[in-house]
Amino acid sequence: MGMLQGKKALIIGVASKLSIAKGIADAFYREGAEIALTYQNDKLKSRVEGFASEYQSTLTFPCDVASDAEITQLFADIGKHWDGIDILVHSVGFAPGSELDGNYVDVTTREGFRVAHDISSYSFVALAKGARELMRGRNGSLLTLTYLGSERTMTNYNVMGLAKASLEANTRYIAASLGPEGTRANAISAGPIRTLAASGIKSFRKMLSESARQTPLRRNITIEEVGNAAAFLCSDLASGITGEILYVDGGFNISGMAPLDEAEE
Ligand code: NAD
Ligand code: 0WE
Repeated sequence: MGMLQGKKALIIGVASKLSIAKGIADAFYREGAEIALTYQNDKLKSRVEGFASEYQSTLTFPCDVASDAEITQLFADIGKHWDGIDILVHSVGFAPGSELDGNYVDVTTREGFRVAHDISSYSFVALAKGARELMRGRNGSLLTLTYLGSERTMTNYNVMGLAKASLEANTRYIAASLGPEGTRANAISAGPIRTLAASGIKSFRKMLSESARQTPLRRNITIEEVGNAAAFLCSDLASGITGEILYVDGGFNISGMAPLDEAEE
């Protein structure tokens, strides 16, 4: 039996077959979960419907997380199909492109800061609020995706680093808030992966190869590996884990001084 057999999972953030949320949905489906997906806008609707059909699902809903009305409508619509939700995955992050290219103090603006924190952090508690009654008393699980740029400076990650720091604190506060009703909240801190969100980033290829070189496993991680960790965290096997950040990064975050070059190995 799959480790998510019979669980109902709402996954937010599938935009392409490369999306981390796609790796998570694949793993959840393999482990026996029922899947519902959302799409940010009409441009993504038919693609996301196609992904849902891979999971034998017709449950797809629009949701731009910048909109309270769309979040409210989402849970009203889900309530018409499901008696509850066991798992909610938040795999959404955004800052205006101009914030992610250049010296932090030079490029950071009030509006860019606001948007980054609204879309990348506030939306997690907004969704937790919206899903609360559907998740209550089911030993449900909330999951979000973060990045080490929350704790260490990473060139060009800039205001997204602050938004991820906020998202991680958000995870802990949601865990404390919803723990008494049986709902857990955790985050996965993933290593860099080439996705749509990453394709807009200058020199991302160089970053990927340098990151692999400095990682204990000497390679980058995959969306399948994030999916497997997500399946664990959202399963009853992780019933004692909440408010936690789990690193799925090949060990990059524990590394001090990496080898200077391959000759030193
Ligand atoms: P992606 O582009 O495939 O996914 C980002 C998703 O965010 C898309 O589905 C997009 O539609 C959604 N989104 C953006 N603004 C939205 C809005 N206003 N309303 C609703 N949805 C919105 O890229 P990804 O790399 O899979 O990103 C998923 C998450 O993983 C993000 O939180 C990202 O920060 C995090 N992450 C990514 C990496 C990486 O290297 N790719 C590493 C660690 C963490
Ligand atoms: O969280 C992310 C990416 C988030 C992201 C990406 C974009 C590109 C397009 C947020 N907003 C936008 N806005 C756009 O207009 N990652 C963890 C991937 C990522 O992004 C980086 C990284 C890594 C890793 C940016 C700079 C340096 C490293």
